Amino acid sequence: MSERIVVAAALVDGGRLLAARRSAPADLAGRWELPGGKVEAGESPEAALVRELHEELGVAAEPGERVPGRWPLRAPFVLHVWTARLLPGSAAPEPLEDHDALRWLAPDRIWDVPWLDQDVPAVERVIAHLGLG
Ligand code: DCM
Repeated sequence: MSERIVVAAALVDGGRLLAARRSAPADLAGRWELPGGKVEAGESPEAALVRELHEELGVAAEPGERVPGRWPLRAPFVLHVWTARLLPGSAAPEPLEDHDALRWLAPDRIWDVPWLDQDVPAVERVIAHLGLG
């Protein structure tokens, strides 16, 4: 089966990173992730990121650049991460679907939440890439 990309956002505002707590499915519920979702057929990763952040968090966001790396999820999915920022005038993020809590994490708080196992190496790369912490 060919690989399918899940894009997730390193959404940073005022030097803090947004983390989202999953409410579903049951095996992922309660763990924290970089918000995002599956890239649909014919969709660019950047467009998917903007769409997912709007659907899941109600925000207007702008993708920045890809954070180097790729992290395997349950086959055939592979996680890619992009930096992102809220556009001026965007609503504040709210957990509209898939999540039941959000936190803006200052660099010294990033490891306070139990990230999904597969997101841990991606978050480490985000911290290095953005020079957080
Ligand atoms: N996923 C993940 N880490 C992320 C974002 C998503 O492991 N930062 C996984 C959870 C789902 C799949 O990717 O199995 C698709 O995500 P969603 O259900 O949000 O579309």
